[in-house]
Amino acid sequence: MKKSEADIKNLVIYGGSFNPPHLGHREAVHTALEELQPDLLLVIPDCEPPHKQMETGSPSPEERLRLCELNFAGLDGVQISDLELRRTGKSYSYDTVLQLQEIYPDARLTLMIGTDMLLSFEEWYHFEYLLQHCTIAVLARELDDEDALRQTAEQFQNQYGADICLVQHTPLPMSSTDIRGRLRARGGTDLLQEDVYREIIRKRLYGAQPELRWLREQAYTMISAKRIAHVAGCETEAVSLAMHWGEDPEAAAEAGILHDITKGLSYKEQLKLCEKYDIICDTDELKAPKLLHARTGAAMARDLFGIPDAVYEAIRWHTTGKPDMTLLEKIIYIADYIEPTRDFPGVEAVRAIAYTDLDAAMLTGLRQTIEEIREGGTEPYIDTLNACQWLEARMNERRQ
Ligand code: DGI
Ligand code: FE
Ligand code: FE
Repeated sequence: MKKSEADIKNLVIYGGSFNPPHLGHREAVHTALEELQPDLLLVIPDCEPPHKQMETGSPSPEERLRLCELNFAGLDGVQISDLELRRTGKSYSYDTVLQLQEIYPDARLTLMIGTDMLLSFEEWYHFEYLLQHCTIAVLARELDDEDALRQTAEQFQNQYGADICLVQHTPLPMSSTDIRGRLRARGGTDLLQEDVYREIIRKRLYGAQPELRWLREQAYTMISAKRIAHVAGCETEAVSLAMHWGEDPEAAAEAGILHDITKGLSYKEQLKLCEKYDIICDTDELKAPKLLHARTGAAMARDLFGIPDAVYEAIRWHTTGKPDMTLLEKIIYIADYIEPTRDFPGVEAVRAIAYTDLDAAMLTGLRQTIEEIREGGTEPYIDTLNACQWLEARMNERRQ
């Protein structure tokens, strides 16, 4: 049950940049809830940290707030506050404390801070006021600096009448800076709350690149068991084609993993996605539902996993092909065609030349597909025909 403001007697404040918020922050809050038994614990992401520069390219304050909501979700007695985000200029705890004293006139305020923060506390704006009016809960990092810590605490107690308590807390051996580095290097899942990681990848905050193992897990829950083998094969084939032809193997892996995520959806569900993602289909596409999954798959992969444009395009064109394809687009088209679990008639012809002449492999694949579709009594889609014609012209030029 939500307590009214007047019921809050013991209010703990946990401020910081939370850039990004991680499992260590969550653990600290968990400890504080147990040790300090507050009526309310407010997590307050700062707008402009007073003591350091926020790294350029950091997510907006609103995005950090959203990440905090995800990071601290499900913890009873915890609220995320946008108090500092609504103020302009540097985010001084002093201003925050004054505001909170007005909102919660009956509350004793406790500031949660790290060890290093206590040691430099005399640099804080109006630190005397803070020491005289708030309890300071220090999350003691390592036991080694306990002496320095106790000394400082004692000094503050004698000099300012401060009320300082130590909360034993073993933090992650990681800072947010380290985590940002990990995110760029396709790591970080073990240090972040699942939903926080998902949101970071979705928006590719911090220049994050998804961990491929995580991406596979996500994709494989979206498709049938039978299709997993095909998708895994397609990824492997795409990576080896990329290495062979000088394309980025990680982009190829992402495209391979995600290329068929909507393949198992019904026609009705495909149409729903077309509407959601503003995909306008022509009548031929509507008549051949198999064509839709390339378009809805690309849109959904971008929405859920923030794929870059090159990967988006490779997924978008993996079924029909099109004229003048990029290297990555061809690689995904061919990988999808020849991956090891494929055994339809004609696959060998493409396999035989995929590593010696990619355009010839494309042309063979397209021609065989066109033939197969015509044998089935329908006319291939215009993009497929155009892709084929374009390559024929190119191959003729090459011969001349
Ligand atoms: O999704 P996959 O099964 O792994 O492979 P895919 O995306 O290449 O889809 C293959 C199916 O799409 C196959 O049944 C043939 C069909 N297809 C490919 N090009 C065309 C096409 N269907 C029509 N109607 N027109 C095309 O141009
Ligand atoms: Fe497909
Ligand atoms: Fe496929």
